[in-house]
Amino acid sequence: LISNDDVRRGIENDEFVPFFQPLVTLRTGELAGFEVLARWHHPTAGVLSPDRFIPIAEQNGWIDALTKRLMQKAFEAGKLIPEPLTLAFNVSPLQLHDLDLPKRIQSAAEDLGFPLQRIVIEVTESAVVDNVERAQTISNELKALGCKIALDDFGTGYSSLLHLQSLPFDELKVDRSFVGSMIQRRESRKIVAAVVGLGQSLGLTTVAEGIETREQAEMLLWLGCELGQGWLFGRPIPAEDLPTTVEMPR
Ligand code: G
Ligand code: G
Ligand code: G
Ligand code: NA
Ligand code: MN
Repeated sequence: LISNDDVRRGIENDEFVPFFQPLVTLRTGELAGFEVLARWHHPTAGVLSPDRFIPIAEQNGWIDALTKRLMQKAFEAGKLIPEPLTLAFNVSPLQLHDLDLPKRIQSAAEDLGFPLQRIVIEVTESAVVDNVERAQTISNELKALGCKIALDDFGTGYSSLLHLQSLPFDELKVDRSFVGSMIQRRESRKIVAAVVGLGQSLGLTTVAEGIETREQAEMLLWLGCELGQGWLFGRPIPAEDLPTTVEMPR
């Protein structure tokens, strides 16, 4: 079991690292960018997933420090990620209430020379719920810097449709629970079709998460979904593996 002290020690020892999961353009199969997913190189337990430590970092007020360090490491690795590939970061609900967030992202990106125009900030619906006005202010500042905003895990929270109109989203990420069952279940397929259609009519880039089979990818393409992410295209990888994943320009 992970204790608060474990996480604090992990932060002090700089044990958290970004992993990178590819996003591809479904029509061409070309790499479009990566989502950054936090991992913990725990000294004894191995590599741990975010659900083991993100909630603890949030509860103890350490999420900003953790996110900052992850961004620095990801932007550092971003030197291996050529234009126009993007880097997408997850922010916690709490961070969308922090008016300093845009400035902190800006300084981390500028310090390491990663263009703000190639940054996507992924927010979950719950991030938007309790203080819409402040989330709007922060989102507008991020957009003014050139960053894009994605609504993550769409369809699993509540008031999804309400929140879709509350922030200036650029991207809609269809939750992987729908994608996972869309071949077997007609209802899931209809829901995915409706969400992709909704995204299109709002002028958003649609992204399907959790694509594991070619059949799913083909159906999503046929439904008009633009980008895809999932084990079919690649699992989250450490920065060390980026050079073999990304074709560097000559
Ligand atoms: O520990 P292992 O050999 O599995 O680590 C694989 C890679 O992960 C190493 O090349 C190293 O760069 C990175 N790594 C492992 N542990 C840590 C850590 O505690 N902090 C950081 N920043 N990177 C680590
Ligand atoms: O990598 P994995 O699929 O286990 O991620 C589980 C969840 O953890 C994802 O839904 C993702 O949104 C979240 N997550 C991953 N990295 C981060 C991070 O750096 N910050 C926050 N707030 N959430 C993260
Ligand atoms: O919460 P969020 O959607 O941001 O995080 C994505 C999570 O989904 C990560 O923890 C990642 O490891 C996981 N994931 C990514 N691709 C797949 C996939 O194809 N299938 C499944 N089951 N999980 C995936
Ligand atoms: Na995400
Ligand atoms: Mn997601």
